[in-house]
Amino acid sequence: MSSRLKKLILGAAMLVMGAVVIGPACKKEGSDGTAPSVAQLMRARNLTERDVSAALRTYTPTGRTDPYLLFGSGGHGGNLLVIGVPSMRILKYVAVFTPEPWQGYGYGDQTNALLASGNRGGQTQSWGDMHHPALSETNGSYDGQFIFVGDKANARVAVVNLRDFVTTQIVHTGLMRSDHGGCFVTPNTDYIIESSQYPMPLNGQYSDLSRYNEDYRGVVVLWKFDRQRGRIDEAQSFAIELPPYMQDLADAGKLVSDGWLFLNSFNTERAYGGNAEGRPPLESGASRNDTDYLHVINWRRAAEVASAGRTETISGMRTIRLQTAIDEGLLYFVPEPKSPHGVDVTPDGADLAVGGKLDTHVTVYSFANIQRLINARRFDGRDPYGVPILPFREAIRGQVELGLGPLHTQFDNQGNAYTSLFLESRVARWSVRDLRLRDKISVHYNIGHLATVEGDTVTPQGNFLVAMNKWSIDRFARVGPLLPQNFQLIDIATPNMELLYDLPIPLGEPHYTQMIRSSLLHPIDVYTPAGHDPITGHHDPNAVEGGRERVERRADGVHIYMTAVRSHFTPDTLRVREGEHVHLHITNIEQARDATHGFAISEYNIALSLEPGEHANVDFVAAHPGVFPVYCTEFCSALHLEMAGYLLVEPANAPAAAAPAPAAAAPAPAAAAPTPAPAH
Ligand code: K7E
Ligand code: CUA
Repeated sequence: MSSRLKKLILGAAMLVMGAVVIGPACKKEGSDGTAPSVAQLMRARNLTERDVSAALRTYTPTGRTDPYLLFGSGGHGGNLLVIGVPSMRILKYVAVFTPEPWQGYGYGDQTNALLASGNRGGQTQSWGDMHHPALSETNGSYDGQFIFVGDKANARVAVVNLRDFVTTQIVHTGLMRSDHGGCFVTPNTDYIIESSQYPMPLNGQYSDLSRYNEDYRGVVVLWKFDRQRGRIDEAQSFAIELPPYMQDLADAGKLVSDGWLFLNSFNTERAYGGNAEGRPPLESGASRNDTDYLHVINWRRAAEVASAGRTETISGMRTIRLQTAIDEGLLYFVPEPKSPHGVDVTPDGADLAVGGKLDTHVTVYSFANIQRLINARRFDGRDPYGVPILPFREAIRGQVELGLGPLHTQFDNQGNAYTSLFLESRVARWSVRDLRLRDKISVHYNIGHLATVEGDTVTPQGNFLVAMNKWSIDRFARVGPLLPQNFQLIDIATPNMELLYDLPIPLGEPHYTQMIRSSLLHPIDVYTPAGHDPITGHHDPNAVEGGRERVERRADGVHIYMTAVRSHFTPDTLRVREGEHVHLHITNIEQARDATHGFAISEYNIALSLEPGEHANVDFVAAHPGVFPVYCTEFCSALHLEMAGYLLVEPANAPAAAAPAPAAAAPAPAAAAPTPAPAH
């Protein structure tokens, strides 16, 4: 038993014993004005000693913070979850693919252009299906600087800067319309990797399904990350064409396997449905073969091949054609048991664990064996596209029988692996060295991914595991037919894994999450100096200093330079004419932690969140004449309700005399106190 657990149980036992001693003296529980004892509470709430012990392991008194943060995909909610562990308190939803009014994301300012950069096919994409977050890494360990997330629905990758937890970039390529194997990063975050899920013609053009084998293809994209600029460099990114299997989850090699990446696939049958056209439905068509192909890709060599120009530009992206990938020795296949899902590289980089959804085993491949077979060119034939296939038996180190529906695997610092068993609704713990099942714990229900602390890095931390369950059925109070998912916190530092806490997730279905020590993150509290654009990461050229507020009419419309500070906007009367193009430049000049102001205009669908020091630029056409209240949406001070004003849109046909002199709209700059230049 760990000493941590001993202490906790001892603590709980003392509380309980104390309660038992005091308990009987207190006749009517709590009725004499004293707080009920622990024993009384346990009786009243029908709690066992085990429940109390679980509570003591998660309860976090006010003012204390969590040692771990869980970054969870928000599934088809499109945004990113940040949850404290072990308290399981939800701390933030970071807006990424879906407009989010609290953060003013997509409601008028420069975030509109950011979201629009994710539009595809001339179509507004106002949601995403976020599956896999990937924290940036240095030498295979999380460094707490960035997190990348993938959108399965529209094949997009977004960059979130963990300096301020703000989305700064969304990229996509015409080579694919859906992704799944991604994001994941190479051990120094040189590349963010994204692979397609459902094959299609790489040029984005129409081709009938009857031409599936010839015209449809999978693809893996290596997005080059420029850490200095905190941005993906699209021009330096490239892709590798793959056969039209359904490429699935993926992981990057590390330490001994650094330089390689591994993608699962299913549907090597190349079924494509057509159940009303005399063909088998996709689900059965894709499950006929006993094995599919694990893709083994030499990404470091691929980067050399791409820089040497052995690519073709397809859909605007430098692409290594399939034949080139084969000729250059970049791509190999190894059979993997029926309908695999996760592939997870062990912390030492030596092995890969693959879960086969329709198999009871996790198959453990040895990277050394794979290299030996590649170097000896020991192939068991080739697939229909000419990709060499390595012999299964010689590539693996062994198989562990775990139970029904193994999906994903994570690791701890004790040499254990943890695999989710979807069909069995359990987590299996097994020893990586001797490939032996140690124990299992039930979860509720239908677990998909699971996360241990830094459990996919070279430095896993152990202690806790979070099971991400797809169904919750009877775990929570009834809220109608659409139920939340269930994140279950499990203590893995105990001899037997113990379930501690259930957290309902009431928005899109989360898939993967990653858990990091909070101490590795160093986010800022305010933007200093004031006038910062979180998306560019720079001081905004339109930033406004206190006393420099003004109105300028130019060829492109009216520019109103405003400040926000408790408890007013300056100017607070915004006078424009109907049809005028309005540019609001608003700086929250506060430098106090948590001094956020909102900025909303009725009817114009404008809602901003201005964090201390943040600058926002808003563009709109004053299409509707009338009187529109403008107000702050954050209860920022005792005079918050007074932090308001009016947008006056004067009708186009009003007599000119009604227009006020510009001086009335804003204080003249000359009258303002001089403001020191911002220090960088
Ligand atoms: Cu849901 Cu990783 Cu997209 Cu498995 S995936 S569960
Ligand atoms: Cu500012 Cu309320």
